[in-house]
Amino acid sequence: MKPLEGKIGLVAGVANKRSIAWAIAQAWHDAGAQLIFTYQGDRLKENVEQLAGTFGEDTMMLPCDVCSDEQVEGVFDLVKEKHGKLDLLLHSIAFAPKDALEGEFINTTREAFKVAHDVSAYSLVAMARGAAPLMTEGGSIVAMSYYGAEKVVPHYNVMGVAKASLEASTRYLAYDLGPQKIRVNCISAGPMNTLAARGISGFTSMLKHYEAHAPLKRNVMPEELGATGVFLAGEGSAAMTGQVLYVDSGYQIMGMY
Ligand code: NAD
Ligand code: 0WE
Repeated sequence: MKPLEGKIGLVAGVANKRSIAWAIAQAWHDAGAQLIFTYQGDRLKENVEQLAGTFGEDTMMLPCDVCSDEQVEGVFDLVKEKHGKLDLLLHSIAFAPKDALEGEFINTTREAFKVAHDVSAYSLVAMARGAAPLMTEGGSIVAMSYYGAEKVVPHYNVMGVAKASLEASTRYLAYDLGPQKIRVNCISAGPMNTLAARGISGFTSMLKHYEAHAPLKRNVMPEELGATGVFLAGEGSAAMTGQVLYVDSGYQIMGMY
């Protein structure tokens, strides 16, 4: 029997085939889970239909802008109607206005700070609140983070502060939901060549930096995030909650580089 056979999972954050959410979705699917997808809006509908459509005609795909309480709540109402329960939730969503990732952190506007935290951190709380009542047999919630949450990465700026909030939210959610056997963990991934990374100036040199300085002397492959996603969804991690797991070729352990 496959490790996630009989599990129902909701995946939020697929934009295209390079998305980390898609890598983890494929791994969850291969492990036997049945998946539901949410996408940000009409702009991404076709992409998600093309990718997730390969999992079968009746794969549920729903628009969900995480800035809208109504849309987030509506998604879980529909999941309840169709499946009656939920076992897994992947949160793979982040956004900060482009300007905020270019200059200095000190110039972050109130609005950019608000948007970054709303989309990238609060949305995990809102989605966990929607998901928890459906996780009647326990569950696993996984969110994506990055090293900029704990150390200064130039230009990551307000996103780093929002990821720190996401990681702290993971711990508080883990405490709240533990009694219901719902676990909440983060994967802190090394830099990945996705839509969210493209257009970040100096991103290519960042990949090179990891190759040169991370203990494993290489970058992370999407399938490796998928495998960690399966681990966090499954029985192997049954006693782990509130954690941040580094899938970063070991970069996070280094002091002098
Ligand atoms: P991506 O662009 O493929 O995914 C980001 C997703 O966020 C997109 O699907 C986008 O539609 C969604 N999103 C943004 N605003 C939204 C909103 N208001 N409502 C709903 N969805 C919204 O890029 P990715 O690299 O796969 O990013 C996924 C996650 O992984 C993010 O949390 C990111 O911070 C994290 N991460 C990325 C890297 C990297 O180097 N790419 C490294 C570590 C962590
Ligand atoms: O979390 C991220 C990026 C998330 C992201 C990306 C964008 C680009 C387009 C959030 N908001 C936006 N807004 C946009 O308008 N990563 C971990 C990838 C990333 O982004 C960086 C990095 C790394 C790594 C930005 C600066 C420095 C390093």
